[in-house]
Amino acid sequence: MNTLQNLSYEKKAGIAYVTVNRPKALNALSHATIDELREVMEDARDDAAIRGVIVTGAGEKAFVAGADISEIASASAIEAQALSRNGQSTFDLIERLGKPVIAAINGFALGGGCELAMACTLRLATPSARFGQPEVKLGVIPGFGGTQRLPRLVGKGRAMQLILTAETVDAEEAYRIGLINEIVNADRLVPRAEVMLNQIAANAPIATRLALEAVHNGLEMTIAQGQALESALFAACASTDDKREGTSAFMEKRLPAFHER
Ligand code: CO8
Repeated sequence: MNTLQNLSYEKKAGIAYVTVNRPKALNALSHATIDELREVMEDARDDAAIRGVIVTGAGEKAFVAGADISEIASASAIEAQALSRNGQSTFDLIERLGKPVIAAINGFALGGGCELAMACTLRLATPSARFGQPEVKLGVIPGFGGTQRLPRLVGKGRAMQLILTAETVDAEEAYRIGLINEIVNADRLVPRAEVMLNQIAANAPIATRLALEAVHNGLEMTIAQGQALESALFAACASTDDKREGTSAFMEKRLPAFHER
C-alpha cells in the first residue's frame, strides 16, 4: 500500500479503522483523500481476517466537512465530473464491500461527509454531530451520491428539504428522520461501533454477506424482483454448513460455531 497522507488506517482484532486525517481542513475530502479511501477499503475488503470497518474523522470537530471546496472552486466541468465520479465509485465500493462498515460520526458530516456516512452500512453519531447537504449554497449540488442515497434513507420529502434549504440538522433530528442509527457519547462512539461489529461477526458470515447483498440490490429492483432475489439468496444460505450449524445449535440449545462454509 502507498504511504497514506490524508488517512490513518489500522487493523486490530478483525476490525479495520479508517480515520480521515485532515483536521485543519475539517477532514474535507480532497481527490487524493478519496483515492486513499478507495485503497484502504479495497485492502479491508480483500483481507479475510477483517470482519468490519469503522470510519471516523480526526480531531474533535468534524467527521468530514465535505468535499474539498478549494478543488471544486477551480474545477472545469470535465474535471468536476471526474471528481464526482471518483467519489461516487469509491462510495459505491464502501456500500458494496460485502462487510459491515460503520460511520462513527464525531462532528460535522456535511456535503460529501454526509454522503460518505450514507454509503456506510450503519451510522452512529455523537450528540454534537451536525448533518446537511449545503452544496446549493456553493452553487453546486450533492455529487457523491447524496441526491440518490438521502431520499432512499429518509424519504423524498425530507431529502428535498435538506438539499434545497441547505440547512444543517443536529444529531437528535438526524436520528428522528432515520439518517443515523444511534446517538452515542463521544467517549463511547468507537467502542459502541466495535460492539456492533462484534455482534455482527458472531453471526453466520455467509448469511450476513448475502443479507447485505439482498438489501442493497433489492432496493434497486421492483418488489417482485427483490423478493425473487431474496428467495435465491435464501436458498444459497440453505446449502451452507453454517445453516446446518445455526439451526442445530438452536435446537440443541447451544451456541453455534460458524466456519463460513
Ligand atoms: N473544504 C475545504 N476546506 C474546508 C472545508 C471544506 N469542505 N470545510 C472547512 N474547511 C476549512 C476552512 O476553510 C478552514 O480553513 P482555514 O483555517 O485555513 O481558514 C478550516 O477548515 C476550519 O473551518 P472554519 O474556520 O470554517 O470552521 P468553523 O467552525 O467556523 O465552521 C463549518 C465549520 C460550519 C463546518 C464550516 O467550515 C463550513 O461551512 N464548511 C464547509 C461545509 C460545506 O459546505 N460542505 C460541503 C462542501 S461541497 C461538497 O461536499 C460536495 C460533495 C460532492 C462533490 C463532487 C465533486 C467534487
